[in-house]
Amino acid sequence: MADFMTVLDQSEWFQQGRGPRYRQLFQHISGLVAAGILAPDDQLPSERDIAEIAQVSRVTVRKAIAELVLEGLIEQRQGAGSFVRGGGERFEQSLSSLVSFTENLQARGIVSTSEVLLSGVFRPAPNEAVVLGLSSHHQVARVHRLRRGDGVPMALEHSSLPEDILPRPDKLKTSLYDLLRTRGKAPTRAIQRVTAVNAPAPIARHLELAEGAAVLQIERTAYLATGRPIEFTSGFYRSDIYDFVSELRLE
Ligand code: 16G
Repeated sequence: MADFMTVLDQSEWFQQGRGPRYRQLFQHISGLVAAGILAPDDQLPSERDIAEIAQVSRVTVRKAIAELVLEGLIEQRQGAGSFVRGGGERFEQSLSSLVSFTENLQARGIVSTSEVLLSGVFRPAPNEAVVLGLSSHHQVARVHRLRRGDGVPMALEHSSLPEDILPRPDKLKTSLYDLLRTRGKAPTRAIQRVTAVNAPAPIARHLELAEGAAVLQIERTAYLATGRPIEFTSGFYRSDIYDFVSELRLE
């Protein structure tokens, strides 16, 4: 554990004319994490203690900590204080093979669970109708799920499928792709779009992140071998856990 009296002493991090104090304190603590001087799961002193050691106001400390939380370097645990984040491994997911969330975690010996937040059959929204090739007399099955790995929230996925592909979305308890496989309707190809976004409050809450934290939004459209689109999933993945990796080959 770092000697906070030394590493947070103002002489270690503050230089006149190099920007606001909270920013310099934030940069200094980020550097301590990057250098491993502060290790995953290390607890930071209380806001009051940091203010005293670093000889700054509590407002300055609060602002620096808020930035560290936003950057995903520090997490605030209810009633316990602030801790260095990243004790868990980063999670690599291939962008070039079509695997399900469950399979991906299983391959790493991680237990996956799904919390269904919404499921039902609806009239398609315009974007669902376009992507899935549905007309207004068709219905769409929707499932919103919070996906956890070993109990840690990792992704929030909103999936839409034509009703004939998933007539009973309420029956989906574990793996969507396993269920589709048993019906002979599993996708064989998919196209994904990856975008970096700042998590809006409701998504951040589910993923246990600060509002505005960086997350990856991935939209997947998956197809049957016949070329029919049968899944449109928009998912938010924690960027502090996930690395999406693609293999590139010379044509
Ligand atoms: C992955 C897919 C998602 C699919 C889900 C099925 C990405 C970015 N997304 O999370 O589109 O619906 O797997 O997983 O990889 P399941 O079979 O475990 O429900």
